[in-house]
Amino acid sequence: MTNNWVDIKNANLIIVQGGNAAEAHPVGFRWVIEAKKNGAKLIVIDPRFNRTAAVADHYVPIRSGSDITFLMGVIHYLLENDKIQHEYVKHYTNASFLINEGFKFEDGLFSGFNQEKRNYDKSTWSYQLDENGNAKRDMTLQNPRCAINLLKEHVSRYTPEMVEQITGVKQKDFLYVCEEIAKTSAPDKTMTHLYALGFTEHSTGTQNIRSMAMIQLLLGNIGMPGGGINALRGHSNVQGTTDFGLLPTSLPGYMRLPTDKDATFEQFINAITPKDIVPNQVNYYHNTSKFFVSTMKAFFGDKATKENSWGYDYVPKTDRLYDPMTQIQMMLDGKMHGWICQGFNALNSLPNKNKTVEAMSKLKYFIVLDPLQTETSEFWKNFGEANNVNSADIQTEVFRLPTTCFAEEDGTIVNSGRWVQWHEKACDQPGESLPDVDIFSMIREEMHNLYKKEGGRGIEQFEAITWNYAVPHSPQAEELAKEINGYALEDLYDTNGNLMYKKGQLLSSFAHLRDDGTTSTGNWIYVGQWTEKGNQTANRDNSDPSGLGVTLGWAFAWPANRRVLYNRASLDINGNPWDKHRQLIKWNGKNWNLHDIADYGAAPPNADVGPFIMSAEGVGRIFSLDKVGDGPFPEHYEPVESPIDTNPLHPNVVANPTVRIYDYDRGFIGTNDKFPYVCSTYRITEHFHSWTAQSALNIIAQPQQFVEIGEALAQEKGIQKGDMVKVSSTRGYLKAVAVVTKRIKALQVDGKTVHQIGVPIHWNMKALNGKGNPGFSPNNITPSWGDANTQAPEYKTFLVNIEKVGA
Ligand SMILES: Nc1nc2c(c(=O)[nH]1)N[C@H]1C(S)=C(S)[C@@H](COP(=O)(O)OP(=O)(O)OC[C@H]3O[C@@H](n4cnc5c(=O)[nH]c(N)nc54)[C@H](O)[C@@H]3O)O[C@H]1N2
Ligand SMILES: Nc1nc2c(c(=O)[nH]1)N[C@H]1C(S)=C(S)[C@@H](COP(=O)(O)OP(=O)(O)OC[C@H]3O[C@@H](n4cnc5c(=O)[nH]c(N)nc54)[C@H](O)[C@@H]3O)O[C@H]1N2
Ligand SMILES: [Mo]
Repeated sequence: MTNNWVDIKNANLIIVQGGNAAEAHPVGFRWVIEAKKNGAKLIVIDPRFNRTAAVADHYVPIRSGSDITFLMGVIHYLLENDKIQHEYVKHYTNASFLINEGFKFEDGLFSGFNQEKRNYDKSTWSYQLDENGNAKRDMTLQNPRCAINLLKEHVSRYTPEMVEQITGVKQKDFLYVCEEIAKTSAPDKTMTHLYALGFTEHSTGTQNIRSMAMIQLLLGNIGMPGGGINALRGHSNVQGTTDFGLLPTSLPGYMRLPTDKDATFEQFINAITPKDIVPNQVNYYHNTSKFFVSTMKAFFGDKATKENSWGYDYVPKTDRLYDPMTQIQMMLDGKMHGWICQGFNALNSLPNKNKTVEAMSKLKYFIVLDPLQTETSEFWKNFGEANNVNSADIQTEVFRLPTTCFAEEDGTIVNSGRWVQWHEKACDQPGESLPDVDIFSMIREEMHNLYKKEGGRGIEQFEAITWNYAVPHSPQAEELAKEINGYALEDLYDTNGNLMYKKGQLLSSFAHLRDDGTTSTGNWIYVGQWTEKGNQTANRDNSDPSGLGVTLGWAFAWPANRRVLYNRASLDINGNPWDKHRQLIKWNGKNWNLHDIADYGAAPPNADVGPFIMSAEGVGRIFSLDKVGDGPFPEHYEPVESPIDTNPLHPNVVANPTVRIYDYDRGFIGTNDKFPYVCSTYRITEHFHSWTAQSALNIIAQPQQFVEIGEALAQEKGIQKGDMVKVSSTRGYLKAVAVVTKRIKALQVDGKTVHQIGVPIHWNMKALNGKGNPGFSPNNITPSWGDANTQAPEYKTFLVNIEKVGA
């Protein structure tokens, strides 16, 4: 979230599009209700009339997979009707920047498309530069190459008629939403946007989010209380895992891992440090080398020296993506032989389950760390109908290592609002289970002993890792939290020669990190979580002096305890608030802190220094340059499996040309003659993924796999509520009870009636009451292709057939 949960109460308008917060985030959703009590309107845009829609002021049904069209239509409306926040757009976005003359968009493709590789040469997705290498701007916004004018041209195709044709949303409905959104272009009105997987799990997922972020920039809603673009995260600590770079190609704090191309430390730092492109901007990522070197000092301690480029050679270099979908493909291709699955019920959660089983069956060994006995830990079993698994053929050696769960450990959990919150252990773990950290520490100890005895490749790297815990096989949460925060490794002085830290003291700010080996941090954005004043994540003072939900004394919010990101943009260029009733920060002669911690330097008001200090330009981007792989502007592409077979905007380019897909999966693309219905998978409050299908109380509340279908489709197919139905795709099928509902309506899309079907994801093969799901998994039917940038599978939009079967 750019903002945070409590801040939602400050909004004038809440759009929930691409998520079902009342269902999947019922606790945080209370802030939406608070906002409503304050007079806010709630609009829900979703294929289903869901539990969030049930408390909305206005609900708009939309065809799954068509949000970009809707949102580009909104931008078209805002620009046509002059409903943007002009001062904000001019000064705080790249609207005025002149775009490379070579950039164009034609017949569904941006300039630079490589047909063979299905990717883009992005060199034209850039600014025009002057002779000094600075980006050219036209503050009058007249130049046709201004980003805003190219955007105007780009969205001109997204008329209300086109929106209706592609999305199925009636023009009247669409225009109502446009009008409500447009009201928040007033400097003192804000809209917040809440989303989750309804946006991300598409072949155009990243661009869905970009679309809304662009709207928020045009309306001047980023940085404002009650504004922002707010991802409601999934598992309770998924925010934490992302912050720590749990993707195999990331490092903590949103730094990437070097690749084979980054031969030296200098080359790598150069590649990840953005150049100045507009004079006098903060360009905070200037400091990247300080973050990286300090991380190396945490990883390798004294073994990271200036002479060995801070241990750069110890860091693994990646040669390709290693997301789970790639891993599955590599197993299938016989290129990956061992797999460690930690807290991951892969068999249930990855798409195209039959592919997952086939891939896992080729593993030589498989290690699973989980408190539960999951389907994944028994992937070699034939769970019944719809599974073509022959256990006798599977030779994989499986090791099951039982772990604790969060309630059996001290530690922190990070919520969607970036709050790092300490929690205490509630009870001891049962049986032989151990904390994950202990298990890995014991594996490390064992490897250490083996290396000592036998030597071997990688020993230098391995032995370089710092391991300064009181009990080496059981590091404590306090020790880890302090290590993550980071230390002064020498006495540190400021530029005036005053002592800031004694050697060994905990750092209080990432602004104090250095790239000369005198500081360490395990994650630069977490510096400040545990200082000489103690554990900041355990702070529990909820006083809120501004009344805006800014509780600086409650937990620690990264970065720097800031509650609203980009908050300098809530003031105009002279430092006056756009809304004087909702003021977060203010110049006080020394810095900009008021109620919140300012997202800006400590320089006095200067109209030339942009508020978006993390971008080299100092502004937010309505033209995303080369940062997003499938285009600097979002464009509507049909889902890979489309119910209409064409793209009304450009019939020659139907689906996302850069969609992430393996050749293997191309064989599984279904067509709408055999699979005419749009299917989406989703959650219900009563269950959490498939863990709770193993728990009696939850299975009593929601006993059995069901599918939701609209009344018109039910009638067409002769299905009554309670009938057993079979839902199938090219990947497989599942059987479930039919729920016939008014909550899903057929839509008219491109002159065709499109029916949508909903499949909740919670009952899998080990569901408690057997009847739950005899071998069926919702991921029997889902596809293994996905977003070009994030690799998120297209779980939310694919084609199926449905038919009635005997009970
Ligand atoms: N009770 C409970 N809560 C949970 C979870 C759980 O299992 N149980 N899981 C957690 C996890 S890991 C996550 S990631 C979050 C997910 O949180 P959400 O994303 O909110 O949950 P979903 O139910 O997957 O999907 C949300 C909505 O997206 C809609 N949708 C589908 N396709 C589209 C589309 O193309 N456009 C639009 N506008 N909407 C679409 C669906 O109809 C559905 O209402 O929930 C978390 N919270
Ligand atoms: N069709 C379809 N598929 C989906 C989705 C969808 O919307 N539709 N959503 C996707 C999303 S958003 C997500 S997040 C994934 C979820 O995919 P998974 O993360 O595989 O889902 P969970 O079932 O939550 O599995 C987590 C496992 O961690 C274990 N666990 C809990 N605590 C601990 C611990 O402290 N240590 C260890 N080692 N293990 C622990 C649990 O027992 C559980 O088995 O599913 C994805 N799959
Ligand atoms: Mo998730």
